[in-house]
Amino acid sequence: MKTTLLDRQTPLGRPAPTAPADHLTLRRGAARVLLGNWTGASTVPSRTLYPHQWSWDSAFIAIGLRHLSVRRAQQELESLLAGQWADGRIPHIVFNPDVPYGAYFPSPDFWQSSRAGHAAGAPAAPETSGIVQPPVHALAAWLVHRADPEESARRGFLARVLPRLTAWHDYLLTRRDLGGGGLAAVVHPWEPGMDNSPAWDRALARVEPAADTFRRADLDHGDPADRPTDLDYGRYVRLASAYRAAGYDDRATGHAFALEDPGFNALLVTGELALARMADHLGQDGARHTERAAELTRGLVDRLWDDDAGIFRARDLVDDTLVDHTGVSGLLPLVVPGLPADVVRALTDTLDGPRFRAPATGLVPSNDLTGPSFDATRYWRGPAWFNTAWLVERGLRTHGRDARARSLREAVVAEAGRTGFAEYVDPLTGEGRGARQFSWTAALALDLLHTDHDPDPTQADHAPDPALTGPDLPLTDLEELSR
Ligand code: 2M8
Repeated sequence: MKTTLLDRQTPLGRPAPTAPADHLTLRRGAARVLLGNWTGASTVPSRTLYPHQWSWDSAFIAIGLRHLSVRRAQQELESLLAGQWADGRIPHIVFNPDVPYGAYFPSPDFWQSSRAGHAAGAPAAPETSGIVQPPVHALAAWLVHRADPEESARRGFLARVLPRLTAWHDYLLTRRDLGGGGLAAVVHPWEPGMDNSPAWDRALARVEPAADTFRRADLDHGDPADRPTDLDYGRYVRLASAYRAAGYDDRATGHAFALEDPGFNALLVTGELALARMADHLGQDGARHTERAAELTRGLVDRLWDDDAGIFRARDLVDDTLVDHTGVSGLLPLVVPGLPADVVRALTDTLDGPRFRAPATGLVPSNDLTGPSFDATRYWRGPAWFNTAWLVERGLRTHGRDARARSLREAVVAEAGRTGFAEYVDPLTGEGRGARQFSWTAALALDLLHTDHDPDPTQADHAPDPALTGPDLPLTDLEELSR
């Protein structure tokens, strides 16, 4: 008989927290996932559904990997940067040449980066996609550095990655400032990482779907009821083909889909603050990045804050309106330290109000539970995800909401372990959905299992975890990893 989380709720409506005694088992389980998904130079999000390297996944993965091997965490980020384009963009997928084309759609022969993206600066190899994902990388690089500053200095890690990460942010703040208001725009629903969020429905309705000449590989591994629809895919393909036809040149592409997403831009703020720390650490002037973070924070509030709704919303640049949709991306600016106090208060009220209080998980649903588009199982239209919960937890700590952060932390850890590190969770039943042994779920649970949380998100300091070196772990190479 199936037991739902509703059977083991606390009187407050939250699942019972995992007993501390389980934590070592959880850490070992998370480590196994990360080791099992390691390909030799980077980590796949999932062996079945996502057999290449994804951009923001790798940043989250590096944040967890630093507790196992700082060297491997550095390698995760640097292998992603090997796919960076000369115009600064970090592509959302770096393809593994050993994986057959049929294993994932769209594959390298669709994007044709080295040929179609040549003028925009795509590398001759590896093959990559032509779009981007949220900029979590600078924060990840700084946290990886802080995990072992001596090892980082010995390998010249920061000095190598800082110019590349700066070029990445420069790309976003220049070529992608399509609205002229100082924020970065996304030009495809895959770019904010929340593929089929209802936030894109209205903008996508303007896009003529591509004719059905492609074969989706995701349905070989995922339940069609969980995944985006064929109609969504037709539109994703149309937008990506138009970008490719314009040589992935943002000035030449008349982007039919262009929005300023609050989560994407909030992460850019934390990234700029991380670049400032890195530059200062290397004896360079970090002030430029601190100023950019302040400007971005102002832009975020001026352009995307909806005071009546108590949440940030995406701005559709095609008709310059705020999108009438309430989703988890609108809560992510909590990670921004310089947010006005009344905005922080309103956001935390929204987080704890009826729209996001998931009855069975204690995580944060991706979509307003009370809204018409809520769907408990379909990908980014309702399910609760671990990376967004990790970001909200970090945001709560950033603003001194420590008790609330703790309850979210406990929920992440408990749900990750209980669901076998699921890709996402049905917020109404607590059932794990999507892929299992999912890398960022394991990495971020591992991160939150570390107890020494520092209130300043750019100062967190973590050492590799000796508890993970137990003989039953398949870490035959742990010693080699930490050399
Ligand atoms: C999902 O997106 C990919 C396309 O990039 C897909 O659906 O095939 C999203 O959840 C995205 O945020 C994530 O980075 C990616 C890999 O985990 O999967």
